[in-house]
Amino acid sequence: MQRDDDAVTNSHAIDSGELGRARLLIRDAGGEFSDSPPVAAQLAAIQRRLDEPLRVALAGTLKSGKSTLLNALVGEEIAPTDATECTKVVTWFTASAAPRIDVAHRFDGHNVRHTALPVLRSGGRLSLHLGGIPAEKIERLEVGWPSALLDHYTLIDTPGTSSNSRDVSERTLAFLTPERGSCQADAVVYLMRSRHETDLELLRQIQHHHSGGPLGVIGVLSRADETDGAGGASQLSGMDAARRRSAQLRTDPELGGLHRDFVAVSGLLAIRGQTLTQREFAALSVLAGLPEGTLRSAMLSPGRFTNAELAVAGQDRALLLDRFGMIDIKITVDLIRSGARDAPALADALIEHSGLDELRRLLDIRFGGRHDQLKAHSALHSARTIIASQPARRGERLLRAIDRELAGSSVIAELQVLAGLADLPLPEPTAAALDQMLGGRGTTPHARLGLPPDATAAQLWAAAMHALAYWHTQLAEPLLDHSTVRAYRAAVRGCEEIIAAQSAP
Ligand SMILES: Nc1nc2c(ncn2[C@@H]2O[C@H](COP(=O)(O)OP(=O)(O)OP(=O)(O)O)[C@@H](O)[C@H]2O)c(=O)[nH]1
Ligand SMILES: [Mg+2]
Repeated sequence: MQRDDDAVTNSHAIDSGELGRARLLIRDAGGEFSDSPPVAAQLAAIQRRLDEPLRVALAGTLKSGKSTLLNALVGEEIAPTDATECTKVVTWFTASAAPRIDVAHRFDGHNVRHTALPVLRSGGRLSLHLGGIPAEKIERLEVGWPSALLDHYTLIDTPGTSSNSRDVSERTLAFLTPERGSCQADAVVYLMRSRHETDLELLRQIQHHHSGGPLGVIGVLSRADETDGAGGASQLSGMDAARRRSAQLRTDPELGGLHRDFVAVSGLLAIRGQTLTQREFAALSVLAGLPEGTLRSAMLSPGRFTNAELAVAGQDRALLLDRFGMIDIKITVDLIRSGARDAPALADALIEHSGLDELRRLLDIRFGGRHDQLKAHSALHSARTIIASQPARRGERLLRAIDRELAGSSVIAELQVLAGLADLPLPEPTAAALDQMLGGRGTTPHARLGLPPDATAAQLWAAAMHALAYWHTQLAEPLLDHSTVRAYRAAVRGCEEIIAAQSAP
């Protein structure tokens, strides 16, 4: 994952974008503080972080479904979802050629020791233990796993926040919003089960963290399969209700100033779709074939389901209860009855119904498409915090240069405008065009200009010129408020950047 020094040095020559400029600034800072080994070491760590995959933290209140969603994203059950000690520590999931578990723990006041723990599996799940090390001594638990997703994103599972377990909550807050220093994640996926004030408060805290919170934040209305479908005829209507709620959150006026990308997801449906076995499918098919009255009466409670007279073996019922739970058994039965005739078809239907694809798409657009800018932003903020904590005047020149770079970053303006788009008094189709131009539907020039991927350079150039003229006209409107002017300027800048990158036909 981390490149060696040579690779880093070589990449300076070819990388002239945000990442390259951040790298040069931080290298410059390393030189300035070479006589102060602790500061130089911290800057070197930031430099290395620039070459790692994007760090995405999953955060949210206790039992909001973070670990299950992490498993769904990776497609394997590697994050613990039972209430063990492991759910109390921040756990990093990184790419590795072979599975490995490493725990970094303090063995006296300060010194940190790394211990490799055995990789054990049980029932297809990775069983994670802390090797007898108390959770409060653990600096970091790291699971290395071969996974295509982890090649692009390092996923960080954080313990759930709750007013009942303050020490565990504090561990998560210290990670996301440290009192001194910057957030160690480049982007955050925030899970909440409903629109709760505690969640909104934590979201605000993360976003407005004093030393610059992560720029990328996606909200997930989690465990969406559990949403009450308000009398819908089928169990499937719960997910639809959750989707409607996430759409309402996107335009909720009380969320002003917060990132407003919300998507409804059921991590449990998604992971069940990806790990569905033939045996599970066979048992579920028998249930789907039962008369509606028989099934409804058996599904009144887990006890009834276990003891009812059904043509499904007791062991299989226990398996279904453990893996799916009552709600998802009902959803799965509905999906089979709606046409999922074999295990692969049911697996696809579960994943589609779970909302996982929508979340993946949003991750790619918001985070993947802005990888370099998000990395540069968090690295510069971290470097800024370190330099600013040094004796006065020492790093003034560097701080000015970093501030200039941060102020000039178009990605900050873009993401801030996108986050507040719903608050702007814009008519359609202007609001939709602005969303598209600022990368809300994809960050490639083609996506921003609404062109098909095979559009020629000449078409791209012509569309960018046309868009530039359009946004200039909008900007010339009298009596625009400050936020709208900022949004239109960001669009103009987006067009100019595309035009500058193209040569005229
Ligand atoms: N029905 C349903 N249950 C879910 C879903 N996601 C998680 N759960 C269940 O909720 C419980 C908690 O899930 P976790 O994934 O461990 O939640 P968490 O947020 O990581 O929990 P903590 O780390 O302890 O805060 C488990 O029993 C899961 O099976 C979901 O999408 N649907
Ligand atoms: Mg968890």
